[in-house]
Amino acid sequence: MLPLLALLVQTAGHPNVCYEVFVRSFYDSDGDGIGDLRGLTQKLDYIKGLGADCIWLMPVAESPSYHGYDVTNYYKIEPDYGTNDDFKAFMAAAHQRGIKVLVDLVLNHVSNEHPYFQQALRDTLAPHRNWFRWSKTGGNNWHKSPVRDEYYYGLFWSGMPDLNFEHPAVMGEAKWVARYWLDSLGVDGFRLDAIRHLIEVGDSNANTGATHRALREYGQYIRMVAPKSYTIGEVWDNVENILTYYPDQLDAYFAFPISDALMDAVQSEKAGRLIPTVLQFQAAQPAWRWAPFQRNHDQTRTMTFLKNDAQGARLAATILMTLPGVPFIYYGEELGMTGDKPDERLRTPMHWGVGNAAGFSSGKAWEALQPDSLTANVAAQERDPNSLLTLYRRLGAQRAANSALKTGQLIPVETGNEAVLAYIRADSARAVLVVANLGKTAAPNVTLPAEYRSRTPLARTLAPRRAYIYELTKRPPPPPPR
Ligand SMILES: [Ca+2]
Ligand SMILES: [Ca+2]
Repeated sequence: MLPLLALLVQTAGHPNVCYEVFVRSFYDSDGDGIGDLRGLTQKLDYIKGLGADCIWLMPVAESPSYHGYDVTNYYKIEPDYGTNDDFKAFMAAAHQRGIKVLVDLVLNHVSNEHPYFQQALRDTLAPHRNWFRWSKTGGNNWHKSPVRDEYYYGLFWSGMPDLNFEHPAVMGEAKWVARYWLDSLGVDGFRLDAIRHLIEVGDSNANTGATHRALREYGQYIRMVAPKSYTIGEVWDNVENILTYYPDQLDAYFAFPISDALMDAVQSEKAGRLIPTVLQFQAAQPAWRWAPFQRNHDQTRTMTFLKNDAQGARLAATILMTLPGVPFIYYGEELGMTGDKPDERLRTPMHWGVGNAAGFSSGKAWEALQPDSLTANVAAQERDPNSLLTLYRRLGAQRAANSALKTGQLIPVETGNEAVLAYIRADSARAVLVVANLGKTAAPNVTLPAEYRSRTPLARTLAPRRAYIYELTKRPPPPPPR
C-alpha cells in the first residue's frame, strides 16, 4: 500500500473526539432513578453536538456494584441499564449518527460473586479453579478465603479477585468475550481497564513482560476479528512506561502525563511540562494512538480541581480540544460539573435542566446531584452564547471541520513568557495558532514564525486567563537569491 493511502485508512477509522459516559448517571428513561441505555439513546444528538464521533461507555456488563468494574456475567447487559436488545438498539442509533462506541472491558479481575470464582472458592477441583490465583501463605494483595485456610489474589480489593492470565483458558475466554461484543453486540472497540496489572511476576504487579506478551496477543486477535476496531488501554503511568506498550499491543493509550501537565498548567498559570510532554508522545507515535484528556471517572473533576475558576475551565477546554491525539471529554465536564472523592461524587447524575433531579430522572436519582445543578446544566447553558457548553460545541465543530486541528502536527511557538502557552497545529493544507495566556495579568501576544501569516490580525495584548485561536496561511518560501 502507498504510505499516504495507508495513513488515510488508519485515520479514517479512528475517532476525532470521544465522550466518556457513566450510563447510571446519564439519563433515566423510566423513572427508577437509574440512568439506562434507552435514556442514553435519547441523548445521542446531544453528544454528537459536542463534535464527538465516539463514546466510551464505562462498564455495562452485569455487576453487583454501582460502578460495574466487577463483572458477574460478561455476556449480559447489566439489568439496571436494560437488555442486550436495548444495547443493540443503542448501537444502531449511535451508528446511524456516525458515532463509534467503545465499551469498558475489565479483564484484570472479576466480581467475587462471579459463579466461576464462587465455585473455585468452594471446590479445589472446580473446572475454573486455575482461573484464579491461590496461596497457602497470603501476603500483600492476598485475601483470606471465607471457606478454607487459603488466600486468593486481588490487586484492587477482596471483592475483585484477579484472573490468572497465565492459564491459557483465561486468555481464550477473554477472546470469546471480545468476539461476542464485536460480532453480536456490534461495538467498535474497547477501553481496557487497568491493563498494566494484567499479569503479576514475583513481587512485580505492573508492566511485566508477561503482561506485554498477553496484550500483544489480545490486541492482534481483536484486530484480526475486527480490522476497523479501536482499542485504548488504561496505563496510568509515566511517559516512558506508557511508550513500552507500543507498537504492536493495543491501538492506543490514555496520555495520563498530558492530562496532568494540562491541569497543572491551567492551575499554576505556567506552561510548564505541557508542550514537552505532548512532544514526547508526538515524536514516538502517530496522534490517533494516544489520547489526552482533562479528567476521568477516577479523578477530581476539572471545575473542582480548579476551585471553581470558570476562566480556567475555559482555558482547559480550549487547550484540550486543540491538542493532537484523540481528546476524551468526561461527561459533564462540558458544563463545568463539580465533584470530588469519594468516587460516587465524581460520577453524579448529569444536569440536563431545572425540574426534578435536574431533568436526569422523573424519580429519585440513585445518587444526590451536585449543588450547582441549577446553574451548570444543559438547558441554561444552551441559551447562553458565553457558556462553557457553547464553547465546547464551538471547539468540537472547529476540530471536526479543520484537518490541521484534527490530525496536524503540533509545532511549539516560543513565547519567552512562561505564562503564555502557544503552538501551531499544521498539516499540508491548513494551519492554526493557539495562544493561551494562563496568567492573571495581560501579556504581549506572540510573534508568529516568519513562514506563517494570520488571516485576522493578532490581538496586540492577551487578556488575562484567555485563549485565542487564529487561522493561519503559510507564506510561500522566499525566491532564490538574485
Ligand atoms: Ca432507569
Ligand atoms: Ca492481575
